[in-house]
Amino acid sequence: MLRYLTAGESHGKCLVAILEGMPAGLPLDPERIDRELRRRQQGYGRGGRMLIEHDTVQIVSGVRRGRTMGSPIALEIQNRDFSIDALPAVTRPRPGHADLTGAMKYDQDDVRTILERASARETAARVAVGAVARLFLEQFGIDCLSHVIRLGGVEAAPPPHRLTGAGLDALRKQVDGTPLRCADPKAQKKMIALIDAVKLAGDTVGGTIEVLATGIPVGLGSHVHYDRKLDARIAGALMAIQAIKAVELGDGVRVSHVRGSELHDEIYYAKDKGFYRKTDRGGGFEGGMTTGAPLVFRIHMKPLSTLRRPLKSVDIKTKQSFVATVERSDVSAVPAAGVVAEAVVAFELAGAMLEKFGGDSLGEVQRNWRGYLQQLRRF
Ligand code: EPS
Repeated sequence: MLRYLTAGESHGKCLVAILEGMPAGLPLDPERIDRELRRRQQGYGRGGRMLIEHDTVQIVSGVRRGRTMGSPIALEIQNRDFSIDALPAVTRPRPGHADLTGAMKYDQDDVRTILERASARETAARVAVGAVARLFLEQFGIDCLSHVIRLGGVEAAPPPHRLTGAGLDALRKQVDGTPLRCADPKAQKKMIALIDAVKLAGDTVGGTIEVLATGIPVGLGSHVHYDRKLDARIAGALMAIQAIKAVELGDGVRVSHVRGSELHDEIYYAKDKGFYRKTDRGGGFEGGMTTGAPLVFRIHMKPLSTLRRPLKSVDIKTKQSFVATVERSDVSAVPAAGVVAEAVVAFELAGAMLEKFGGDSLGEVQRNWRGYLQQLRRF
């Protein structure tokens, strides 16, 4: 079983993660983890903290001479803004953040005890874990990518969903290095203007991200039991990203608006490619199992709850109403949430691959995988 834990506070010494269950023999280049950490720090609309931090990983254990050893992999990311003990107490909870509920639940007079861990800074550790999962998936030709399809009220033109690996590469070229990881340059311009306007107003704005994965074999996950349905596991992992309020698979909420005849992906057969579908409205799943089609998830992010524009709240010490004034915040972290989403999808897929093709070395897992692909040819 592949599992991980993260620890660390936003302004603590560092963030750490322990990844357990990765087989031995996987080449692990720390630069590939750093690349993902850098991607998470980017995106138009981010705040001052990202100018301070230059996230890089220290691989503390589990790797020898560039390859995994089969033992737990411990990863560490230093916080440059290590100021947790010097920072003043916070008694003014932000609406929408974990502040008030967390302080009540953990019996704390200082909201900082809560917000330090609730902060989305923790996602750097998840991205580091996801980067290792990605390197594992690469060995099986599996790849994933995210791009922004809506920001506030601005929508990008929808991309084609019948993606192959090559299609994903083309989309990557379109979105990598753009300010908002958006494939529609016209919409992106409007999104940037919106972020500028929202920033001026001291406000924040959310958005929608599409997360895609290709190269997935038929039959990851299972229909036989609720907690083995991989679509549900991935959806749960996506919902667990800070500020994500809704997750869609394939056609998502549209399924309740249309008739069955307009929705289901019809099945075809050709001698050279076996069974196939011409559409991918199911998002790559049937019965909680992967169909072999690309996975298509969409996640909806709320506007961040740290905003300069006053929102009404009550001081937990004085019980007096106040209007919040906050200095440092992201106006939007939507593209960064997409990079985090890629990481959590990669982790869930790596876990599902290991469940199905399990082994203690990369070679053993690959042998099991090849044997299964051989078996599939019978169909
Ligand atoms: C973040 C670091 C934080 C915020 C943001 C994400 O830095 P600081 O709180 O020091 O400004 O920029 O956190 C939140 C959005 C949040 O709600 O806490 C990061 O590394 O991603």
